[in-house]
Amino acid sequence: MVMDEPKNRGAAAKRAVKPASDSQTVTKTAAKPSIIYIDGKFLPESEAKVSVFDHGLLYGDGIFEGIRFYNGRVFRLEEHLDRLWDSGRSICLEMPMTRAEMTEALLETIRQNALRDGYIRLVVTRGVGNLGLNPAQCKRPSVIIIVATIALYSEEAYRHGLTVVTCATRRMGPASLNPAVKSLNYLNNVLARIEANLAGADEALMLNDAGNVAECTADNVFVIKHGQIFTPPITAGALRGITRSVVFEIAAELGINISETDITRHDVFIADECFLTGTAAEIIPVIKADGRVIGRGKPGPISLRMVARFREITQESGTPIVS
Ligand code: PXG
Repeated sequence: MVMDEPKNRGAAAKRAVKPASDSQTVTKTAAKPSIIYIDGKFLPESEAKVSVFDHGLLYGDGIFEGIRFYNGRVFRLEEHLDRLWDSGRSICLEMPMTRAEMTEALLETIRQNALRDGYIRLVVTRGVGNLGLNPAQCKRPSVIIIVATIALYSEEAYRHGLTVVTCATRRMGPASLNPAVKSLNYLNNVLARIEANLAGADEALMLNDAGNVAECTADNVFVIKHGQIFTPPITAGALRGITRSVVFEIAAELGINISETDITRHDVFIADECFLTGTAAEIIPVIKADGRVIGRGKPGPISLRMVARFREITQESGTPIVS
């Protein structure tokens, strides 16, 4: 069946792109324009431009990492570089620089921006090609490093927790674009995010093709039941999140049982606690899913211990920006 064009387009389209809460935003420093690294050059943001023939733009052909630095140190840099290199290998994108060169470019971009706390967007595109999608036409990948300040969810959101809704857009299966690849093709997640916005929720819970919980649009999901923590396995379509791996470390340290297991929406509804993890969001409690109140409707004790310990770890570890 061919559907008619929708008649009432304006309002719904506006609602879709407007977030339910504007609480999570990556912002540029207002006073001072940032310095951006592109292929060996440090450029003021007004001059930081890429070609319209870059396949990153034309096809979403490329990979990225979102990294944080705290208190003058880059958090889990080696893990982020491992994942970037793995993403590149998976899509046959050969890095145009060594790991040591990438590390230095990244640290130097932070130094140029004179920040102690912030967010790094590391992007590697397939590079300039022609209008055909064949990447064989692209001579050399481009490396872009953007450093910004980050205003994450408000302190209030951490204290009170988020609401999530299950979205109709499924997380892709491994036979499509494998969700383990952190690629520039995020339209699937963007569509999920639009669904959350339209529903007035803070985040979207994405299911895989089997109907199990995979993750949220840029965060891994954890539930807690009877004092034990559960999270979907990578095979369920969850990204191997770096914050997720820190949660495993903290759980071991605190002597809390944690395991990877398939999780359904039902498991989320009946959980005692639930939280999300991601570089941008860090660790943030969830208190409502599809209208069901989780636990007592406020962040639970294990989630709060996780948040507190995570904050300590971010302040005391990492690769120094100035050695
Ligand atoms: N799932 C997906 C799909 C992600 O993109 C995570 C989970 C969490 O992984 P980490 O390693 O960050 O704990 C991510 C992370 C953005 C942005 O631009 C996205 C991510 C990270 C930072 C910023 O919205 N993705």
